[in-house]
Amino acid sequence: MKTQVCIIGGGPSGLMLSQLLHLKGIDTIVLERQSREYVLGRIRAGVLEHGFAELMREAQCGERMDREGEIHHGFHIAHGGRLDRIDLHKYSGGSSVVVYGQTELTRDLYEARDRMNGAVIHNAEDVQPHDLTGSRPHVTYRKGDEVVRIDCDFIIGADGFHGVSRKSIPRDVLREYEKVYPSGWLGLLSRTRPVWPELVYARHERGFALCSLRSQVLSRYYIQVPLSDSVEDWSDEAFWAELKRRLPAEVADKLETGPSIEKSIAPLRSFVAEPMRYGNLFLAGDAAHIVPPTGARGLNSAASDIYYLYHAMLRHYQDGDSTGLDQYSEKALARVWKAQRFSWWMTMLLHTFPDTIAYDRRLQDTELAYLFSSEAAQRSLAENYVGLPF
Ligand code: RFL
Ligand code: PHB
Repeated sequence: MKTQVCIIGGGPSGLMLSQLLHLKGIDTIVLERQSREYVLGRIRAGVLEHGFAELMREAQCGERMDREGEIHHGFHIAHGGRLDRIDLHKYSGGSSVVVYGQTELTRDLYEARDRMNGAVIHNAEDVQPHDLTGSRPHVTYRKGDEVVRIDCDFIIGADGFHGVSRKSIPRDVLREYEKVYPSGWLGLLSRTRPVWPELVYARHERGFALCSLRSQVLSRYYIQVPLSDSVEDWSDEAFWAELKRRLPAEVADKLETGPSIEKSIAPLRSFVAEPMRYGNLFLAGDAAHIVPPTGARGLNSAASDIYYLYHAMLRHYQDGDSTGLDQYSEKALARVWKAQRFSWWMTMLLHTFPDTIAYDRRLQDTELAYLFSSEAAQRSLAENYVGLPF
């Protein structure tokens, strides 16, 4: 087989790039290891920054998001029995975020690819990129007993943190920066009314908690748990009781509980791989960097990678100008590191870890007191949360 751009990974990053390039007449093939049902069964992001929503519209996939997604102009931080609000709209120059689940936007991207007869190959096993620095870049994969080869101009590694793409860059070229936090988030999805109209991030000495939502009938809650815990350790009843303990009374009293539809634990990790380009291989999204979910930056960092890559590919194919491709890694990493900084800051502000000492707690108290006494500090938080410009 032959294509211009072979994309490894059919998550939001890979599908979005495929769709954008297709609309400009550039041919792609997407190789996804899992089935579509599996990909759509993963419950992940819920908050999209303005720039991501714009990209969905440019990809002609924004219609349902604009109809069903909720625009949020602010969110809350619960701390020390108080519930303070960050006014995103006021402090970000009129911007906002869209509450729309990753599951739904992935479904929209798959539907768009189907509508345009896009090639998305599921259950592709043993995917392997080859000849990254040579003149014949290609990707092989196995389907049953058959090994298939795809020749291409470029290979995009959009295969998430555990993918094969990053691992195919030689060890002496790749630099990895990592910080692992000694906790995870246990998430629960339930068909209940959201407890609060906007998101509530809660700092509590028993651990962090987050009240989020997918719609007015679907809620998503998280509690910080030790890394040693597993989902089986937490009955729904135990989850609701612990969540309530970590919320201020005015919120806890309104909490509607119900059976879980999904429960899963996500570890908290910060990670960046540099460079994001090696020969004809370009990394994008979680394949190159991940953040703890506290600042809702993960998917949104992927969006800027895709934006830069899309425009660089257009210049290459339309004008024969490869400057954008040559600058991709440096440009993408500059924004990636800002999202890393913000996610780290919000994580350290709101979590109590086993190694958090009394001094750290007093600094957290002070940081929160400063935040809500300073318009400049709230502006800084707001501009990062709605997303720095691409
Ligand atoms: P994905 O979604 O991991 O997709 C990669 C795809 O590649 C496939 N794959 C392979 N395919 C072929 N061959 C191989 N060898 C392969 N290896 C892997 C995988 O099956 C998969 O389908 O990466 P992508 O597309 O870069 O998207 C990144 C986002 O998924 C991620 O950043 C966000 O979910 C992070 N995140 C959040 N981000 C936000 O911006 N806002 C949020 O509110 C938010 N909340 C979250 C989150 C992540 C969470 N978890 C579970 C880590 C909440 C949570 C709990
Ligand atoms: C979510 O709804 O899943 C969500 C929202 C905000 C975050 C992280 C996750 O910061």
